[in-house]
Amino acid sequence: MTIAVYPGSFDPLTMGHLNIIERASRLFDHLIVTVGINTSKKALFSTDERVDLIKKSVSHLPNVSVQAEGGLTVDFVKRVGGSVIIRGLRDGKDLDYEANIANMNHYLDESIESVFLVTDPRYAFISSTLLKEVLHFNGDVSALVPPAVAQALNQK
Ligand code: COD
Repeated sequence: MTIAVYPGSFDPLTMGHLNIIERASRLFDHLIVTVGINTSKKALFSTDERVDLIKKSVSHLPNVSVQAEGGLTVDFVKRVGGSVIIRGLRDGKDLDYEANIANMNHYLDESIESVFLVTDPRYAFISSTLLKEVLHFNGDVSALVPPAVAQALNQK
């Protein structure tokens, strides 16, 4: 049984993230989505809110679970008996950034491999950071996020 972990800030979850989750869930026996702490980002939703929104958005995927994780991703993967970290790639900039993280994670634990899924072109331009910028000026991003997230954004 292969367990994979998809860590991210997910602030908020977008259709790009959800597409990666759906595809990874078909590749592995179990996928755990973890809401982690990115020390360089300022959060819009609390960790609990993000976990709740992801749970609502993946309820159609029986082999996916969601939880918060405050420590190192590799320690979490080891703790749950996992062996794979999933990450998404939108462009060359993501590749540079993700390659460094993957190498650091590999340095921390050689037994854990990072697997990258290339974004569906429909979602390549979506980032949580850009969404928050558009929202700040009252732009409509509801089609770029799952329905539960769109509803929560309306209430913010
Ligand atoms: N299409 C496809 N993939 C996408 C899209 C999209 N539209 N948008 C984002 N993604 C991908 C990103 O490339 C990334 O792989 C993943 O989805 C999550 O993205 P974010 O932006 O929500 O999450 P990040 O990158 O801010 O998450 C950072 C973590 C919290 C995972 C990271 O800081 C972390 O692991 N923290 C714990 C400490 C640790 O272990 N650090 C690693 C050692 S350096």
